[in-house]
Amino acid sequence: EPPNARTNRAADVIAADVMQAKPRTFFEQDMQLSPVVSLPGSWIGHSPEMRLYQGLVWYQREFPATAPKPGTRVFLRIGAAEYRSYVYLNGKPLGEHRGGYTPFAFEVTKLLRPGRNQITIGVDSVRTANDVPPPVTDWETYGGITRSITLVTVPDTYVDDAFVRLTPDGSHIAVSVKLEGPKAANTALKFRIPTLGATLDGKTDDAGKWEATLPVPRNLVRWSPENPKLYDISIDAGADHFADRMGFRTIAVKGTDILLNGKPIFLRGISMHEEELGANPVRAMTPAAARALLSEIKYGLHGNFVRLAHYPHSELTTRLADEMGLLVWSEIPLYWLVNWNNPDTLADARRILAENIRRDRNRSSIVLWSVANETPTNDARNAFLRTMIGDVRSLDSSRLVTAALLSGREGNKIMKIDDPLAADLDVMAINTYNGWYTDDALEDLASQEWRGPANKPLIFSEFGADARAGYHDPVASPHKYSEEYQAAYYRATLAMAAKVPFLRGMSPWILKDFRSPRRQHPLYQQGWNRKGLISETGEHKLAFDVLASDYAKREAADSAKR
Ligand code: ADA
Repeated sequence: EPPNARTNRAADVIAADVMQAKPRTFFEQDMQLSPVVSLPGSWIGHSPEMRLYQGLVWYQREFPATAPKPGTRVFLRIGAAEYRSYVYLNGKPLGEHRGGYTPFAFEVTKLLRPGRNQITIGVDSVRTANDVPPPVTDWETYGGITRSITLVTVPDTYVDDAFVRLTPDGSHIAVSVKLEGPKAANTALKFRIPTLGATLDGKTDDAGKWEATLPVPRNLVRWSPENPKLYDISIDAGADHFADRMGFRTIAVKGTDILLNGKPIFLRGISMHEEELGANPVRAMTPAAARALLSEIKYGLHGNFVRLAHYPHSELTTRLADEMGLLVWSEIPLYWLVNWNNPDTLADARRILAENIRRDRNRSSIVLWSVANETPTNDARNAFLRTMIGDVRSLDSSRLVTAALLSGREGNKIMKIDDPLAADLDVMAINTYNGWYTDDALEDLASQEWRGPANKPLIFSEFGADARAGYHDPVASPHKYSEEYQAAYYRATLAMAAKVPFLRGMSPWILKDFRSPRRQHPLYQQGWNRKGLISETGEHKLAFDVLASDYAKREAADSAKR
C-alpha cells in the first residue's frame, strides 16, 4: 500500500543521522568488519571491504518506545531502502518492499512493546531483469537504508491522504482528503490557512472522503521561482491534526508554451543525481548537501528548474526546492531496458509511481512527472508507458506529464521527434548527444533543424559531454574529455537550441560528476561519469560558465518582459 499523508507529519526519528545499526553479513567474521554503522547510508561507504558488495545485508538494533496510548495507532515508516527490504519488529515479520527510492510504512500498533524493541531489516541490493530499474543503469547502486526510519503516531481515525492545490483556472483551492479508521465516515473536518484567515468546513462521505474547493483568498501570493511564498496549512478531523507547508501556483500548456501562473516560462534547468560525494559514498542526502546542490543551480547557474534524475530523490530535496524556488521534474526509474512484457514489472512501476506522487503531490515546486528515460519504442513499451501516463493523470491532474525520449534523424541536418509516445505527453522531452556520441562536428550543430509534432512544448532533457576537470587543451579543435571541448560543445548545442522554435526548456546532463561503474576510461573516467559541470571535488569546469551566462541572459530577458 503506498505511503501517504500519515508519513508527512512530525514523527519520532528512530533511525536518522545518529542511528547505529548492526549489519550481519557473511563478511563480518571473515573480514572482521566493524559491526556498527551509521544510518541512513549505503554499506558501500561503510568500509573498504564493502565498497563493491552487492547482495543481502541484515541490519538490527534496539530502540526504546512507550506502548501506544489507547485510541492511537503507530506506523513504522522507512524513507527508502535499496532495493528489496524484509522488515521485522520484535521477531515478527511486518512485510516486504521493492524499489529503492520511495517510502513505505507498516502498522506496528499491536507489536510495539513498552521499553526495548528490536527492529530487523534485511536489504538486498541485487535487482533482476524484472525490476524497476532493471540491473543495468549508468549510476552506482547504493545498497542499504539510505533514508530515515521513523515511528509515526496517529489517532485511531486519521488523515490518510491529503492533496491540496489550486484548480487549473487558479480561481479556487481544491482540497481532497481521505480518512482511515473506525470513524472515517461522516466526520466533520476543517481546512485552514491561518496566515490568510482562510477556513473551509466539511464532512467526509460514507467512504471517508472529502472533496471541496475554497475561492482563492484575495491576499494569496502565488508561488514562483522569483517569489517562493509558502503557507502553513492544516486539516483537523476528529482527534487528528494534519499539517503541511506549501505554495500555490498553476502550471499548464497552451500551444507550444508552458504557462506558470498563466505566463509563458522557459525552464532554465540542469539534471542532477542524488549523491553524497567525497571519500565515503553513502548516498544519504543531508540538508546541507541538498542546499549546496540547489544553490549551485539557483545562484550559480541562474537556473529556475532541476531535473531530479532518474528516480525519486529525497523529500529533503523536493521540500527545499519549494523553499528556494526551483521548478522540479520528478521521475521514476523506468530506464533503458525494462521488461515491458512482464505484468509484475508493470505492477511494481505503477506502485512506485503512486508512492512518489502521494509523497510529493503537495510540493508546489514539482511541475512535471516523468514516466521514463531513454526507452526504445516498441508496442509493448508504448502500451506499458500509456498505462503509466494514465496513472499520473488520475493521481494528479494538476501537473504536466513528460518522458525523456530519443530522437530519430534524417542525414546530418534533420533531427526528428518521431517517438509515437510524444502524442500522449503534455511536454515532449528529448535526450540528445550530437557531437558527443555521434560524429557530428560541433560547428554543424547550429544548422541542425528539429522537426516534430510542433504543437506542444519541447524540452531538451539531456545533452552533455564528458570532461576531466583540470584537463585543458586550449587549441582550435580541442580533444574530447578536455574542459575546452565540453565548453565548445555547450556553446554549439546552446546555439542549436536557440533556433528550435518550440523549445521551452532544458536540463543538460549534468550538474556534478557522478559515480558509474560503467565509465572506466583509464585516463578520463575511472569509474565516474564526467559529464558534470562541477567535478566530484567541487571545481567548476569551463562549461559551467558557458551555461551560466546563457541562463543569465535568458533570466534578464524574462524579467524585462515581466
Ligand atoms: C543517457 C542517460 C543518462 C546518462 C547519459 C550519459 O542518456 O539518460 O543516465 O548516463 O546517457 O552520460 O551517457
